[in-house]
Amino acid sequence: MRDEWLRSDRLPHIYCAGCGNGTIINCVLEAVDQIGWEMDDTVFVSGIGCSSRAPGYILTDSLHTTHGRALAFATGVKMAKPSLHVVVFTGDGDLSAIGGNHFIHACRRNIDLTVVCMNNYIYGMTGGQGSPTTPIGKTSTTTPYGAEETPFDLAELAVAAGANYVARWTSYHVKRLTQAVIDGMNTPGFSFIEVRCQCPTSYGRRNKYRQPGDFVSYLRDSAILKEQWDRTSHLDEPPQDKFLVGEFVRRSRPVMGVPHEA
Ligand SMILES: Cc1ncc(C[n+]2csc(CCOP(=O)(O)OP(=O)(O)O)c2C)c(N)n1
Ligand code: SF4
Repeated sequence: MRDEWLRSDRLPHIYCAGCGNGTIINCVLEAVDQIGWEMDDTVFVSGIGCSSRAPGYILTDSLHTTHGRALAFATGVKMAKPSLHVVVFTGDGDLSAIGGNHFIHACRRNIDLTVVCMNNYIYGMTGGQGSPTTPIGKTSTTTPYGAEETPFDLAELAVAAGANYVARWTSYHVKRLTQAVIDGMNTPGFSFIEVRCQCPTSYGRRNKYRQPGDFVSYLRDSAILKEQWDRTSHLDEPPQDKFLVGEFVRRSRPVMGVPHEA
C-alpha cells in the first residue's frame, strides 16, 4: 500500500547505497498508511539536506524549503489550514544547527506537527562536516582530530522545550519506529521522533563504519531501551558510546493548530 504514496517518476533516488534514509521514509509512509490519512489532506515539508530530499519522493503536496526553515514553513501551513496533516522530514544539521531556534520554539508552541529527524551525526549532503550531534571523539571534515563539543541530545531537548510526544529509535528498529510515528501522529501537538541512522558515505567511512551493515550493528548495539534503563540503572546517563531509545514523553500540554480547536 505504501508504494502508492511514492513518486515513481522521481526514481532513481539520489541516496547512496546503504543510506538509512530510505528505511525511514518507508516507516513513515507505512505509518501514514496504517493511520489512514488521505493524500489530499497530508503535506510533507523539509529543509535542505539528504534527509530533506524525502518529500520530493512522495506523491502528496510537499514543500522542499530553505535550509533550517522546515519548521517555519510547516508552522505556516498548519496555522493557515489546521485541517491538514503536516509531517516534517529534517536532518540533525537542518534541525539543530541553522534551524535550532525554530526547533525549540516549535516545541514550546506545541504546534500540531509530526517531525521526523534523520540523525546521521553529520552534514551528509555537503560532504561530512560536523553537526551539533556529532559524538565526542568522532571524525568529520571539520573535526579531523575528533569532535570536542558535547553533542545535543535532540530527544531530551524536545522534552525540555515542551513537545507533547517525543521518541527515539534507530533505522534498525523498523517496527518500533513505525509505531512511534503512528503514536506521534495520533498525539495532538508537536510530535518529535528522532531516528539515529546510517550515513556510510560521509560519516561511516571516517569512523570505521564504512559498510552499512557495520553501521546498523553499531546503532543496534549502542541502543539501550529507556524503560529498562529507568528500571535498572542508578546512573543519570548512559555511557558516552550508548544512548537511550524508546518513548521519552507523551503528554497533553496546550497545543496550537489542532483541527477541532481551530
Ligand atoms: C543557508 C544555507 N547554508 C548552508 C547550506 C549548505 N547545506 C546544504 S545541506 C547542509 C547540511 C545538511 O545536513 P543535515 O541537515 O544533517 O542533513 P543530511 O544531509 O545529513 O541528511 C548544508 C550546510 C545551504 N543549502 N543553505
Ligand atoms: S551522503 Fe550519507 S546521508 Fe547522504 S545519501 Fe549518502 S549515505 Fe545518505
